[in-house]
Amino acid sequence: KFLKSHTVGIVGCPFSGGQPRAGVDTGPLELIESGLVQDIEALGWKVDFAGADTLVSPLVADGPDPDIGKLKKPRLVSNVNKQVAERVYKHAGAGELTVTLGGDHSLAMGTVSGTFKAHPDAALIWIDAHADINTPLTTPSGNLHGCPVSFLMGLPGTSKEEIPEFGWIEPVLKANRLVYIGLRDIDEGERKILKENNIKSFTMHHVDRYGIGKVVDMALDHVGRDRPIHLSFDVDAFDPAVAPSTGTAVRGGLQWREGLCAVEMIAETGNLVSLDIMEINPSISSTDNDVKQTVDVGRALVRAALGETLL
Ligand code: Z70
Ligand code: MN
Ligand code: MN
Ligand code: MN
Repeated sequence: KFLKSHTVGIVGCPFSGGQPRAGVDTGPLELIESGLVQDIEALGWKVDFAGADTLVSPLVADGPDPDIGKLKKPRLVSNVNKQVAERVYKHAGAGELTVTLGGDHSLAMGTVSGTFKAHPDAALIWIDAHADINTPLTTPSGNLHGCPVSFLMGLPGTSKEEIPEFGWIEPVLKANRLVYIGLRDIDEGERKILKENNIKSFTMHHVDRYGIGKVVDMALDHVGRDRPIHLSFDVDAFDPAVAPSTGTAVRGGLQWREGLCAVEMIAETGNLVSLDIMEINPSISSTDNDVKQTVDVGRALVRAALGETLL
C-alpha cells in the first residue's frame, strides 16, 4: 500500500555509543553473516544493500565529546543518527521497505526520523522491555539509548534551543501515533511522561492478561490500521532465555512465539514500511549457544516482518 517496489533497503549500523557495553556494534555484521540477505531474497524480495563493508560509517567521534548535562557521547550519537536518518530516508523515500540493523537503540533517533520524513503519517510501534523515553532532564544514566523517543516527540529538554547539538531532529512523532508492547523496566521519570502524554503502553502485564494476539490487535486499533508503520524492535523485549545476548536483559519477557506472532500480525496489515532490529550484542553470552540463538531470533523477526508464515 505504501511501498513502491517489492524491495528491502538494508541499513547496517555498527554503533554502540548510546550505551556503555562494547560489542553491540558487531550485531549487524553477525546478522548479515548468518544469511539474512539470502533469507530475504528467499521470501521473494529484492535487496538493496551496499554490502557489509559499507555499513554506515565512520561511527566514531571526530573530536572531543564531553557530556552535555548527564548525556554521554552526545555529539557522536547525534552525528551518527543524522547519517542514519539520511540513509533510511534514501530507501524509504524511494518506496522501499527499510530494515535497519543495530547497534544500540539510540539509532532509532535516525531511523524514525528517516522513515517519518518519507511517511509523515506513520505510526511507531515500539517493542521493548524499556520505554526509551527519558529526556536529557530525566535520564538517570545519561545513556542515549534510553532517550530516543523523547527527541522524536520534542519533549521538554530536547528542543533546538535547549540542546542545539540535536537540532536536526524534527519532533515528528505525536503521542497518539506511538504504542509500546513488552514494557517491564520503566524509570520514574518515564512513567510520568507516559501518563502525562497518554501514551498507549502494553506492558508484560497486559501480554500475560490478554495474550499477545489481543494486545497487538488493541495496539493496531489504537494507532489506526490504515497508516504506514515503523516497527522498532529491541531484542531485550524477549525473555532472557530467548534472547540472552543483549546488554540489558530483563526477566519476564516475551517468549519466542509471542515476539514472532506480534511481528507476523504487524506484517499482515500490509502497512509495515520500516523495521529496526536493535540491541543484539554478540559479546554477551554465558553459553556457546547464546549468540546463535539471539541472532536466530533476530533473523526470524526480519523474516516474519517480510511475510514469512508458518504454513
Ligand atoms: C534506562 C535508561 C535501556 C535499553 C536499557 C535503561 C534504558 N531506562 N534501553 N537498555 N535497550 O538508562 O534510561
Ligand atoms: Mn535504495
Ligand atoms: Mn530499547
Ligand atoms: Mn530495551
